[in-house]
Amino acid sequence: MADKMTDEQQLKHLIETYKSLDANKDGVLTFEEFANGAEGFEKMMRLWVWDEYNKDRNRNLTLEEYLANQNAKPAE
Ligand SMILES: [Ca+2]
Ligand SMILES: [Ca+2]
Repeated sequence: MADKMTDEQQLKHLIETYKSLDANKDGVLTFEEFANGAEGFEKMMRLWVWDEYNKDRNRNLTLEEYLANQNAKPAE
C-alpha cells in the first residue's frame, strides 16, 4: 500500500494523464482537449487552471508547461 508515489512514478503518471488528454495525439493540448478531458473541474475552474498552466498564453498547452505547473504545486 503505497500512498505516496515516487517522483519517477508521479512523472510517469503526469505524462500519461497529459497523453490521455491529447485527443488528436499531436503532442500538445488545446483548450478544447484540456476542457473536455478535465473531468471533475467546473467550467470556471478549467478556465482558471488553463490560464495558470498556459504561461505563454498561446493556444496550446505543451507537456513542458503542464509538468512545470505540476511541479510547482505542493505534494498532497
Ligand atoms: Ca492535441
Ligand atoms: Ca502554451
